[in-house]
Amino acid sequence: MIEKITSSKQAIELENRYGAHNYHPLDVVLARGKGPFLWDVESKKYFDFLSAYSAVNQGHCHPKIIQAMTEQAQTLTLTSRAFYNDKLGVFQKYVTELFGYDKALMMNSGAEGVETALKLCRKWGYLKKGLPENQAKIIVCDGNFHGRTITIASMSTDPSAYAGFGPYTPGFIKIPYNNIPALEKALEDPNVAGFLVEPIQGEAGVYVPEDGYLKKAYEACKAKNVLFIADEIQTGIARTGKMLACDHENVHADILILGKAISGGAMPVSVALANDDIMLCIKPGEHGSTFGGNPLACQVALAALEVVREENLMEKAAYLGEIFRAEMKKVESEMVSLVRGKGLLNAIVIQPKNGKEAWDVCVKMKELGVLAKPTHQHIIRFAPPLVITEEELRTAIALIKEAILSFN
Ligand code: IF1
Repeated sequence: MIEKITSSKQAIELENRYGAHNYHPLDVVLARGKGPFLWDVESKKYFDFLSAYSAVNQGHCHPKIIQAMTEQAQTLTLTSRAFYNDKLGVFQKYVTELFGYDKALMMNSGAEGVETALKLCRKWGYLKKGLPENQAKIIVCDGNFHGRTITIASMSTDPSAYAGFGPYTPGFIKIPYNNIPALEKALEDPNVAGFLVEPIQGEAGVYVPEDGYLKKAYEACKAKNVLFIADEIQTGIARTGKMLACDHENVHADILILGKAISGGAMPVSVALANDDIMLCIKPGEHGSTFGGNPLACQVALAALEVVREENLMEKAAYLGEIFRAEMKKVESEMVSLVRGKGLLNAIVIQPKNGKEAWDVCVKMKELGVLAKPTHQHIIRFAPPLVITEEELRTAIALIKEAILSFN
């Protein structure tokens, strides 16, 4: 029997009863979205300050993206890569020209994009760098989050991501983030093929490295003929005030990984970008996926990238981000111990008060009509869709302040 949902309580009970318990959501059941807003089953309206972890930068159900999606869905959705389709090349040309690479490899989830980059990097290490068979190493950072496959879990330093999922994929060197001497030391290993890094660590709590870190890291990699691989799945597509977070330091990664907002959150699309020297190391039959590069994904991603350009979302994120951080720094509460971020990817660190933690602040914000989620118990991430207007942002800021001050 197909249930008809008439209340949030009923929907929550269904998920808990029939769904795996791999998440602990806030008690809100969303049924509709438009721009920066979401509505629950009871039609209560909220500001979305998560944007599906920065996947919905263009706002919920953006008309241009949904139009592209609908038209293509009625024409052709999937053919597999056993045949050519008339949309893939068009998108690949667009995306490579936009980001300045020779070639693009399309997948679906972000994790698949990361796996693609890891495979490209290892293959390049053997074919081009001349590393001995099965000896390639890739440097990753403490506190990283790159997805949830077994190999990516193997790179994690967070027990909840890796514990109990061994045996682990070998070939990774873990070093502290935002630490150039540690990187230089790890790069002394002659079998290193790549360095995989998030320009800002999202899951770690929107941890912004020092100015110049990415540039210095890139140069250290170049000095050792090591690929600099940027995971911009969360930081890319205008979120931090530039198209890519690496653009803040004029770093052009050897392999760039994009996901999430490349489709505006309409469907899973990820892309790995690289020049021929790297990309052509993978030959027919060595990598791919049934859905990767499907015409529906191509048309949706094309529209989603056009929206970023047409609506100046980079400038908006930069400008609105300054307002957000300035306003949050003014909040007169000892619970706000730190405000950090770039563009509209921000976090506040909550100092617990009378046993009240970041989770309680999020519950209070939800009551007042703002949705955000804590990460690591004491950090709240704030990442509204970039289409939010200044007036809407200021309204939301007032609600966030009210929530925090309610614990005074
Ligand atoms: C979940 C976090 C965010 C990512 C980076 C790759 C991926 C992600 C930099 C994998 C995914 C998500 C996944 C989501 C929670 C979320 C998250 F809190 F876990 F860390 F955004 F901050 N690289 N991040 O941030 O992409 O395979 O999921 O498409 O529920 O696991 P994916």
